[in-house]
Amino acid sequence: MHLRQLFFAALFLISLSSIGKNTLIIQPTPQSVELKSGEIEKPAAVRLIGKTTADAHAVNLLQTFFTEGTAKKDFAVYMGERGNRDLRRYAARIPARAEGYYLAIENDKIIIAGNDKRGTYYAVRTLQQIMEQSQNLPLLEITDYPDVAARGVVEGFYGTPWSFEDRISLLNFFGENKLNTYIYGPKDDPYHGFGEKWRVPYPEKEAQAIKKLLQKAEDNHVDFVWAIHPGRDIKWNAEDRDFLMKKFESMYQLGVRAFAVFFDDISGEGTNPEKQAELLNYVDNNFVQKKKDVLPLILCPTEYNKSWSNIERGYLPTLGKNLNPSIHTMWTGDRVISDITVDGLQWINNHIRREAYIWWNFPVSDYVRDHLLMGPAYGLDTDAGNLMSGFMTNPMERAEASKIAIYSVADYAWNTQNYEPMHAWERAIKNIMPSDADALRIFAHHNADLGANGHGYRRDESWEFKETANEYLQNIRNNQTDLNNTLKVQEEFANILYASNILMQNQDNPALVKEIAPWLKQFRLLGESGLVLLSLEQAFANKNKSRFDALYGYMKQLKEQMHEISNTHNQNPYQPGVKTGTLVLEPLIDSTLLVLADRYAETYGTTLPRLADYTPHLLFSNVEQVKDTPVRFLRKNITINPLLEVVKIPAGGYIGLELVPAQKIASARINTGLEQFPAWIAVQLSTDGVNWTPYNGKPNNQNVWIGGKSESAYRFIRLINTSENEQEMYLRQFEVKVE
Ligand code: LOG
Repeated sequence: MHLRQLFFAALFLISLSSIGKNTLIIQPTPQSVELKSGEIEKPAAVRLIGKTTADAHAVNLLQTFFTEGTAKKDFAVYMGERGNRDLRRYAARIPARAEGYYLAIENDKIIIAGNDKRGTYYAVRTLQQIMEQSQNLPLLEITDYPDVAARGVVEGFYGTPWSFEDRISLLNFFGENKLNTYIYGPKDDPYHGFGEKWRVPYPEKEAQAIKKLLQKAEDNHVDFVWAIHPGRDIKWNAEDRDFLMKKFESMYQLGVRAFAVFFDDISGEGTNPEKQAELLNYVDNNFVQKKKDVLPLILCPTEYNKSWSNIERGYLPTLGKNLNPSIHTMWTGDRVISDITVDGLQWINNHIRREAYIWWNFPVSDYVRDHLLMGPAYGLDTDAGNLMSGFMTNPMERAEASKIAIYSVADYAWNTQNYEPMHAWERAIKNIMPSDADALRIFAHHNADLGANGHGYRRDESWEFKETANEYLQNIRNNQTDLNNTLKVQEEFANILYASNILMQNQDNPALVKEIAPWLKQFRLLGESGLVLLSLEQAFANKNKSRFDALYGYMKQLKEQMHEISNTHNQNPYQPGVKTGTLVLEPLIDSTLLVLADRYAETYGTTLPRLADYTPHLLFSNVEQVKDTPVRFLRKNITINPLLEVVKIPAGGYIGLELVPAQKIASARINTGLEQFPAWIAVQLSTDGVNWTPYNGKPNNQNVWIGGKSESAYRFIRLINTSENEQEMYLRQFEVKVE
């Protein structure tokens, strides 16, 4: 039976590979490709007709893969934009769409005709891809254009901003994938200004780096949008307005020609929609319109998703009514992290009276920093193309690992109707790591979900292995064995070892390998644990106690090593650690271990040390916005996962922990991210969750509230809004140390 399966599998592979030879992969998927019969040899030298008037970047790019000649016999390449003399004969075939192009490979010539300069450049990008894939050039005609006008990336996450090298690598990647926009707005760049330094120009060194990025962006036909974030402390007066104008002028002097103003994740005075619109209109009238070579402004509003908007209060309608029509308005969807749907877009477009400019919060991982999100980019409505003015992905702070999603988004925004998430994912992996794509695929397949998180956003993971894993666990629970199933499990864990070892040595993309190195180590240990697990099961079935004991000790060591990696790598203050395979692989191992340990105890009368991770403590809150927030437990510290955005806490609203079981508290730390620890907060303890006593403590000079040792054991600790109004705070830290 096995042989038979192998035989069919082999047949299937053969047929796949022969299809593969004839299938051209053009990224992003073009609107129309007409393959003709026949092909031509790659020309040894080409005559570039139209070279002096065609887009210079397109010409430069073409010269990287074609040798230029001047002899009559040299192959003719006609290139240029609509309206160029040499292309007059093809004018009718050029799509009348921004950034569109017509590309034809004929027996005796190639025609590269853009609707505009960027169109010509994109035609050359397509031709470059065809050159790289084919021995000979297929005769063909391509008519192509993007569905969404602005396509790209917003560097908009919290955490370490991308390095200069990351950004250079990405800008090249944007060009290759026909992405035309890069919005610069990392929360943790103080000069971008989330609460700091937005009024101050960049120091010389940073300014020079930005200049180089601008050049790189231009070479790749990418609009570099520089964003400012003034809302945390802006005063609505002429002085602050002029600070902002001056900052923009300094960026203009560096070469920036596109600007954005962000007002997300703020509270207080800065959130006023009239004032925001007034400021944006002022900048539009007195800066953008005056300069003449600056692109339309982009605004990120404070109510940037449906779940946070309150139409009666009038925030969004005010922006819709007051903002100059040319100003784009960003939008993350129905929630902070959200699918993008036709209904959702119609709703917001109606309120802001323009097409939303999407800020898609995937694969950003700043609220689940211990995970990598390398799965397919799905949840994007294929009918939404004409309802948005832009589509930006907000990625992970790990730039290379984000390329799988960026590649996919490039495909979606270009040709929304034909977007297939799985197909894009497969192609992205091959593009990013051509020589070890199979290994990267195994890794990405098991590193896609986010784990429990406050936004409640989850992704499928290990989808090709899930059923096998479930069967395995069922069999274990029912005390049955199925050799075929066990072999499949074994093969998957062997694949995991293979993939991690191969990836650790990969040379295609050293930057990616470096970024994911801690996860690769963790992944390898997980694979090893899986194989040990199967041997443990065997030892138990064979009643070989001494072997079981030895293997259980080995498993314990592996668990300790994984714990060690999680406590030494990626030690950010939010979600420190390194997690991998958390949706299917890790639970499979841990659940099986539990079953085996129980059975062992029954059979041999000895209890084994518990190896699975488990947090007994619970979140204790009546505030809707925080109720899904995970609780972490490390040694003696119990922490509520910090939240990045503003928490609105109603009168009587509380946020805290239930300690299971009740225990003595050694100390506690609460950071509200506010300049003063507010008087409306009381911190309280309880044994039953009903009767509360004050917990003694006070803010230190950084306004972190510090609580001391408790006299007796408590089960509940909370902060509560004792005022009569809704209040706003950040939940930067809520940490309890137990004795
Ligand atoms: C922030 C963003 C952050 C993301 C995910 C927007 C408009 N702003 O909740 O900087 O990366 O969510 O945590 C955000 O999405 N706030």
